[in-house]
Formats: sequence, C-alpha cells, structure tokens
Amino acid sequence: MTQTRIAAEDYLEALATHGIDHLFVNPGTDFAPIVEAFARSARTNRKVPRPMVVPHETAAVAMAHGYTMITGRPQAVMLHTNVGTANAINMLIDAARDRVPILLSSGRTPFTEAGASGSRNAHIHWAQEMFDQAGMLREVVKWDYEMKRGDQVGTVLDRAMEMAMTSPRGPVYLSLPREVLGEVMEKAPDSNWERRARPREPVPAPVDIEQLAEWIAAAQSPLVITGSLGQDPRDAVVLSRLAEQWALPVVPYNTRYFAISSNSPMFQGSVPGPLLKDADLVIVIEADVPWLPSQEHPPAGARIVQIGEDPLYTRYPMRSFPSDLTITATALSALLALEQALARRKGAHVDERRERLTQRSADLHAAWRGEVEQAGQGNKNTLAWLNHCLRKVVDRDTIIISEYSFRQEYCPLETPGSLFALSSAGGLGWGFGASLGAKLASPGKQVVSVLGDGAYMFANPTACHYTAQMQNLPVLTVIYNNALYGAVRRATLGMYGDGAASENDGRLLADLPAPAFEKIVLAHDGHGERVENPRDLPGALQRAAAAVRDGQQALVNVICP
Ligand SMILES: Cc1ncc(C[n+]2csc(CCOP(=O)(O)OP(=O)(O)O)c2C)c(N)n1
Repeated sequence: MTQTRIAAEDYLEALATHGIDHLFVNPGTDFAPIVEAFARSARTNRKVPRPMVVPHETAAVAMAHGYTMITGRPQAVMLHTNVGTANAINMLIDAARDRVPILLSSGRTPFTEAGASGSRNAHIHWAQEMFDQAGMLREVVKWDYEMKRGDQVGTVLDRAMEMAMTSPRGPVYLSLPREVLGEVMEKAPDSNWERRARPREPVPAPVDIEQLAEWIAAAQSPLVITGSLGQDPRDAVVLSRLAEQWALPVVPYNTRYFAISSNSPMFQGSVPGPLLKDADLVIVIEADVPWLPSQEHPPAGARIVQIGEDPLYTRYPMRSFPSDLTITATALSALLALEQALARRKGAHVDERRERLTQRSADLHAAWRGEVEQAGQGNKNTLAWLNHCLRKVVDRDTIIISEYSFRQEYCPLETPGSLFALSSAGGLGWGFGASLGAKLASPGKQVVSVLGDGAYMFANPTACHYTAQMQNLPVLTVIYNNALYGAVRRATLGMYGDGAASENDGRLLADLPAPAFEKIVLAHDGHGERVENPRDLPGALQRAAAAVRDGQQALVNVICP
C-alpha cells in the first residue's frame, strides 16, 4: 500500500535527529497525527524517539529534567493543549531557573471549525483555544513558537534546539496545531543543521582572572560560595583541587549539585554566615542568592567577585548583591583559568589558613557526629539520623535526588555528578519524577530520592509509582516524614514568633497528618516500609535497597515527629 507522509512523521524523525531519545507524553485529542506517526514509524523504520506515556504532566517534565541532568542531552515532552501545558508550568519554572534545556511542546486546538483534515470535531476544541497559548509560559521559556506549516518542522526544530542549548541554557516551547501535524507532505523538510555552529560557552577575560588571582594570593580570609556549580561534574573536580591547594573554604549554599565532598577539609558546611562575617574576599560562583542580606552580609571592605554563565541573573527581576568583579564564564572555564593564574603566584596566608580551616572542619564534623549519636540513642528519627543511616546504602555509584531533605554533612558523597537537588525556584513535586528520569538515563546505577512528605505528595505519587512500575524503573524513595510543611511553619514563626500564630507552635496551615505512604507503593508492586524507631532505620533501608536491586521500586516512610 503506498501511503502519503504526514508532517508529524517528519517531526518525530527530526526529534530523533537532534538526539532526543524520549518523548514523554500526556496525550489528548490534539495527538491524533502524532499517534498515527508513531504507528507508521513501525512500518517505515524511520528513526523516532521512544514515546513514554506519563500520567501526569508534573512527572513528565520532571522525568525529562532528570534524564537531561544525567546525560546533558535535552529531551522532549508533549502535552495536551492549554490544559496539559498549564499543569507543567511549575516544573518548567524549576528547569528554567536551573538552566536545564527541555523541549516542551503541546498540541494546539485545531484552528479551523470545519473543512480541513484535522478540523474541530470535539466539544472541547472551542473552549481549549486561547488567544495566546504560549503566553502563560513565555516568561519562563527562552523561546517559543507555533508551527505554522508542515514543511517548517525541520527549521523550527533546529531553531528550538539551538535556543535551548546555547548558554545560558533553558527550556523552550513549541505549540503544534493539529492541522499542521496532519498536513500531507510532498518534499523532505528543510534543515541546515550541519551548518549551524553553536557559539562557545562563555570563557573569562584573562585580565579578570589575573585580577582575581592577585586578590586570592593576598587574601587572608577568602570564602567560596557556590549554588549550581557542579552541574557539569568537572566543575567539582577542579574546585576541590583548587580549594585544597589554596586553602579556600567552600560553602555549597542550597547547592543543587555536588560541588565538593563533605570529607574535604575545605568543605565548611552549608551556610555562609559564620565565615561570611569575617571574609575579606567572597568568590560567588554560580550562586543566585549567595547569602540572605536581611540576615547576614560580608564586612563592608570585603571584595566580592561574582562568576557565572549569567552572573547578573538577567531573568531575575530584582537582585542587588554587590560585586567588585563580575565575570561571565562557565564555572569550569573560570576555575581552570584561575588554576593557571594562581600557579604563578604564592599565597600570603595559605599555611595559616589551612591549619585554621582544618581545625574548623574537624570541629564541624565532631558536632555533626554528636548530633547523629544523640539521635541514634533517642526514640525519634531526625533529619540527621535519616541522612546518617543512608550511608548504609549509598555507594560511589549512587545518584541522590534531594527535594530539601538530603544533607551531605551526615552522608558524605565522593563522586562528582552524584547529587541533584531541587531548583532554586523551589517548585515542589520535582524529586520523584526526576529520580525516574535519572534511572531511565542510568539504568545501572542506584537512584535514591530523599523527599519531604509534602514534596512527595506534590509529585503526584500515584503517577510516579505507576511510571516506575510500567517502565521498569526501580528507584528508592525515602520520605522524611515530619507530617508537616516544616518550611511554612518556620516562615510563620520567623515573622510572628510572638504573634497569635506562635501559640500553636506555628502549625496552623502547616500540619500535614500523613497517610501510610508505605502502602501506596504496594499498590504498584513495590516494597514499602514504615519506620518509627530509629534503631529500625538501617535495616529498613537495606531491605529496600535490596528490593531495588532485585528490580522492585521501594519506599521507606521515615516518621520524624
Ligand atoms: C508547588 C509548590 N507549592 C507550594 C510551595 C510552598 N512550600 C515551600 S516548602 C513547603 C513545605 C514542604 O513540605 P515538606 O516537603 O514536607 O518539607 P518540610 O518543609 O516539612 O521539610 C511548601 C508547601 C512550593 N514551594 N511549591
């Protein structure tokens, strides 16, 4: 049977040509040409991405994010018109602030009320039309477009991908009208992708690096604060080397990635305050919020340096941190250049500082150990104890996903690229889906997500457990269950510690009496455990990890009252 070709077939092939392995979908009536194109690809043998149905948009986008953060290669998501797109925006905000490239697309309700192949034929096709479907996410994406004609699929995808992948990277959005996807095509789509050299990522100006090296060599109390350094795992290798050689204390503050091991004497905890107040040189690398100006600040005379791919965070409406030297560069290129510039210099205070910081690191570790020992002897699980017990299952090949609750202080990591935490935008519901994407990208690795009970519920857990089961993605989910929106309570007490809200310990609107999460995973053929007694936690984690090794998803509900 000879068959005409439709634009959706060219579109899927173009996705595959751009290295997109997966199309995470949550379909609707707008998908008919896409479904037809996938079905035809089995006959025509055209290369297309693997379609994966994910039964909630939050999980679909989080999976694409998780896959990309491991592989560096953007993936595509396709959702249903305006309603599916609306469900995805929370995760898109996370990806945008963390500069993770994703191609988000959705169908567009048919333009035509009758007369064309693909014209409206369902009640919803009228009410789902918007004046500007992309308008609701235009502030979040780097680029958006609506496909106008079938023969555009090649050039439009080329443009989408170069926008997503050019520094600073980020999500892009494409709306795909049904008539366009269903257009019958006569000639191959245009594309000049092989002639589209992408610009290099930014590298520092030598004069700036010389200046910074001078300042480091002279500094008595320098401090390095990082945030998303480590997105490229090589960042952490060079930073650790430089920090140890030059006795530079590093504070990964609300870190989203592995920046330095907590076993390094130069890891100086996760809050800048104590070192910030005495610093004479503060080097901020890829940190959108290096400290909280309402609570702490460096001394007036301290030199401040800000380094990053977009060091002004141009998409943040307000941000006023001082800077005496601002360098637009990837963390890696800046650190490598700095290493060379410092090799020609001698530091004035390195030995004294090394001694001081090594002692401070020993004191910090002693305090963290003390917290853990105390918790281990008590009768309540704590955040410190939970993280300490994770040592029993975390190995050098483990990928940790943290939605607020992982702490390297108690569970040191050693491997660059082993830690991924919630974007600084804080859109909750990311961790579980991201862990599924990470597992899909690295099936041989153990993937452990550490989530608050609130974060777990935001993820649409049934959709995530379902996907883990259907797609055979055995991940370990550990819930730090304080039956509370702890952050909400802290905020209430922070503003109204003496107010009426404090009478109830700030729990009004924050209490979250938790159901038996460990039973939810059972409905998806998983292994579930509930742990109330701290002494039972190591065994429970080990049993859950063993279940995961045997191919079952597992969840440990750690009650931390
Ligand atoms: C999508 C979304 N909705 C609401 C919030 C506001 N919020 C911030 S932290 C938090 C509580 C999270 O609870 P949990 O995950 O249990 O962590 P805990 O604060 O208790 O440690 C909430 C509701 C958010 N960040 N994202």
